Amino acid sequence: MSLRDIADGIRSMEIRGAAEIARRAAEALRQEAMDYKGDRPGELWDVLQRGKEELLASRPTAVSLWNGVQSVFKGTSAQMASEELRVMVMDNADAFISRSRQAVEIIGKVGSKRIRDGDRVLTHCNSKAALSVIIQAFKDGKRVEAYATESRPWRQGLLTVRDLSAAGLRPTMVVDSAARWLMKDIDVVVVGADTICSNGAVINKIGTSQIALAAHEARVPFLVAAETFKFSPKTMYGELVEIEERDSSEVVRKGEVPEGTRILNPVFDATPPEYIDAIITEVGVVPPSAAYEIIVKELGHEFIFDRNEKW
Ligand code: RUB
Repeated sequence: MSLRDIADGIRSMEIRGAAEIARRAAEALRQEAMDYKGDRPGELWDVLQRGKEELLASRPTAVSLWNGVQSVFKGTSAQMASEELRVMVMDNADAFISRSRQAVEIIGKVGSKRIRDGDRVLTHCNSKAALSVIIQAFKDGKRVEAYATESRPWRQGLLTVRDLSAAGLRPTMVVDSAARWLMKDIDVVVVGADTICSNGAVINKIGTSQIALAAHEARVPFLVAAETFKFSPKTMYGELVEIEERDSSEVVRKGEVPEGTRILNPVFDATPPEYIDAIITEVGVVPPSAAYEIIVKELGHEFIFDRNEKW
């Protein structure tokens, strides 16, 4: 697949899920570097920068995409000879892809310990990190009852029940609006993340914050499974996370509602840190208040401000 095809695939959600879009973006840049045949100084750099901009413009919310692309460019510069740049970009992309796959496995192993035998576990949307926790607990021999929300409008819940069934579980699916009703029968909630802000707030599929609220009310632990590259250095710089809004045609078909009706289709929401009991990462289980430390230690964004600069 060309870089353009991958960017289009991310935009149309043929390629979806925060970790997967990051890996595919890294793969696209790797391919671009590999296919480059010229040797004009600066040319490959320009090609890759254009590719990077195109990929970053494909979906705005998941910081994994930004972190993934940044890690592909780690240690590179516009002045590098094209061969050196080519090799470095390819190596960085490979390292990111394999580290990110490994992270999902580790998250499963670590998170599984938070699931007890007989637990009824609710998840939302289709998060490979959250599923890794639930499936690993099942593989560890625990009797796990898995519940999935439908996750309108894209119905990622269908993918989730397929993933769970393929792993040998017998999942139950509910419509999104049943989450609070269901909470009385749930022992723990595990969801994924698209972005985790420096204050520990989690941005994930629309509806996540409602589920967190219902879990909080019912005193059901609410866990987030997320690789460290879901944490956002950009929020440390004060940037707000852009919540993607998609076309209304994903919610209603033409002619279904009266002319002039406004249909909103926000696809992510923010769950405040107060509603999150723990975040399960590949470097351990941390409270949401550790987000700043993760960004500094794992993503290397320590000296973000020039302390001598006047503000
Ligand atoms: C997917 C979604 C997932 C996170 C985490 O939204 O919100 O919970 O991306 O997924 P969409 P993962 O379907 O709109 O991309 O753990 O697989 O990275």
